[in-house]
Amino acid sequence: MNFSRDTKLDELAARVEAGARLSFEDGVALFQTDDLPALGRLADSVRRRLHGRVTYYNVNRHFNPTNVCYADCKFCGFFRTPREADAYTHNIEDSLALAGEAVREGATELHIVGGLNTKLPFSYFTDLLSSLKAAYPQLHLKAWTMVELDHFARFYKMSDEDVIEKLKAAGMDSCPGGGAEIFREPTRSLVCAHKTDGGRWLELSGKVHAAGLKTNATMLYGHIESVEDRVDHLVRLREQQERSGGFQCFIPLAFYPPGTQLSHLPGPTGVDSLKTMAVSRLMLDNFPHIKSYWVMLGKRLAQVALHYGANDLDGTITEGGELTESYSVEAGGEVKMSKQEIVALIEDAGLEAVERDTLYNPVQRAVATI
Ligand code: V47
Repeated sequence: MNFSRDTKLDELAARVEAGARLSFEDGVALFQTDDLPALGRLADSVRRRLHGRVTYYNVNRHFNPTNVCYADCKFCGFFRTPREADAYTHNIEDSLALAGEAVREGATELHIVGGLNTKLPFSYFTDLLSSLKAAYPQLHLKAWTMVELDHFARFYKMSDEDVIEKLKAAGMDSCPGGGAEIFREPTRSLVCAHKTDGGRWLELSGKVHAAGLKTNATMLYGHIESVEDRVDHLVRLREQQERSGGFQCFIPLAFYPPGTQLSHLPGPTGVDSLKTMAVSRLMLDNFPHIKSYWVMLGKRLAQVALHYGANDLDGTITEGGELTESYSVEAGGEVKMSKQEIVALIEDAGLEAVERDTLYNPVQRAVATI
């Protein structure tokens, strides 16, 4: 088939159509094509085979109980040291108030991540979850990344299994995909030397899956990493998914430099972001969902990415979140997107908007809440 003006892409397209798995070298070749529309069409063909025109969105809220963190990641503009004037840790009362507001606005999910804060006892985290669950049993608590679980196990001297079971018993329903960054060394150590390494991030995902919970996975791109680093990351995620099977969704996160120790870097271009979305869809053949995260991509590019392999536009409520203030400019000067606006973006792309819960079940609402 003469699929594109890139013969290598034609060859890969034939393999994708036949259902073959792409190799590391294939992934690098996909990134090297300059035929962006053909790459997009190929990723879109896989997305349509899996989901047709259905495009998911959810109504959620991000909540960061503390911004105190010792990890000192070069790409992060969020963390504070304990002595800084704007360092904070929310108490349970404030956390319940925020969750209550989210529930009244129709949120089905609270996305909870924070810093690695050594001033808190482990009971702070379990009490937070159990109080939220008692007050709002209908709210799905997507809480703590593999980096936080690793910190809990090491700092509080508990086994991984014990950490996961205690958090699960307290109300943790699933885990978000943050902290994956770029697995491959030496890049990982150059941008986040004090953080859980790639192998351990993957190992903990497997343990959470073994405990019966779903998780997500991310990749931070557009900083100092190479194309080979990105493809290695995708291959390692795909291998972990073969082993443990609990990843629901992959989210490529476009690096936003302002306010970080890498603020001299330009961040990814629009073309690079669309290529990354498409290659992710093509390489991660065992991941059901690929998310276009508008907070990082901006609303317009996030909408276009729905034709480059993404089948999920996240999310409607992000105010109060970790990255929303610093990303608001990139995201079009806004930190919130209404349900009407997100549905309109999806429909304008010629796709069908379906509200989902965290586990990708369609949400039926008797009365529109937002
Ligand atoms: O782990 C940090 C990234 C992640 C920057 O699971 C940055 O559904 C861009 O993981 N520029 C946290 N990105 C966010 C995250 C996430 C977001 C949405 C949905 C889900 C999900 C997960 O944000 C961090 C890091 O990779 N990040 N700093 C930055 N300057």
